[in-house]
Amino acid sequence: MSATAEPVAVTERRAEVEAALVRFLDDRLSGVPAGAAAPIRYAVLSPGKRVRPLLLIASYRAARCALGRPPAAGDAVADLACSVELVHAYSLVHDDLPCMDDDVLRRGRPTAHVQFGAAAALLAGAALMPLAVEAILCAAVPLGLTDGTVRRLVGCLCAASGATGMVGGQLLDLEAEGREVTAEGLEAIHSGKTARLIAASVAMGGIAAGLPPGEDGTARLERFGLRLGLAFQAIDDILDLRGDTRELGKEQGRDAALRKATYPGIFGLEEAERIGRELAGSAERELDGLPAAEELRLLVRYIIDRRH
Ligand code: GRG
Repeated sequence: MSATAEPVAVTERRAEVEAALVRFLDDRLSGVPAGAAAPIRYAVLSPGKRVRPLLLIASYRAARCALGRPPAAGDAVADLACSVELVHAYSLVHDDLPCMDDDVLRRGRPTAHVQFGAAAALLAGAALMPLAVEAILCAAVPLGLTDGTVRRLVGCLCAASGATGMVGGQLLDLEAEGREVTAEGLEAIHSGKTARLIAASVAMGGIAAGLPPGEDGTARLERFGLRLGLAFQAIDDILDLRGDTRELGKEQGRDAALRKATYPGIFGLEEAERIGRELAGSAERELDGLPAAEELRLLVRYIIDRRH
């Protein structure tokens, strides 16, 4: 893997996401007591890469172009994209808790439970899931979405986040600690824990743009997102093994310490790198023939080349 500077387009688009997150939290948390609002703001506004909302926005723009329609004016799609980042922020807060991975450093800062205590962190995480649904509802009118489209968006996000997705993957991940895991078992863990939410982010961009379900609509985007999500996790596993704590913003070597099932753990470092590249390549092939997919392709490269 070669490290390259972050593309300006990614930096600029991330600034739009940051502004949307601040706007959304200012709006929804006004009147919420400071003790409840502070850990929520801390968890969401700490410096993350914002990969999932960036994918949603890029997918929306590509799908609008494919449909021959201009993207919605203003920041409406960035407002929708907050929904996937809010779910992601919840998953990080809960993943770090003492009863899960018991981590103390996240995004270069003390984890939410270290900063605010386990009870406050648990509650902040729980508050983020309904806030994610509210982000979809708030964006519906500015994006001109029908009730049916809103139902598809909520359904897609919930299926990817709950027992059939992220929570289910997390359970498999915890059960696999210290055990022998097959390649199929690893794929099931990483699909649920990581790839499903990434795929949902891409699919939601397509849904909001007006693509129908199925092969003539969002199916190709979902396949792209699932493969990219697995590639994302392969790189995450590799960085945990050979990155450094300061650059990662989280403690290096935690997967090994917790005896987690990982790509390098099962296949070795070199083969894990090859698998990551292969997954990213097969994800990109799903974009062939889709006009205006440059932003999605740029994000694939960003994900593969990242250092944290
Ligand atoms: C409470 C039962 C229950 C479950 C909660 C904790 C949980 C569900 C799921 C964990 C999912 C998880 C944390 C997966 C790891 C995914 C991953 C690679 C996270 C790191 O994502 P980045 O690199 O982080 O995008 P930043 O900080 O950039 O946002």
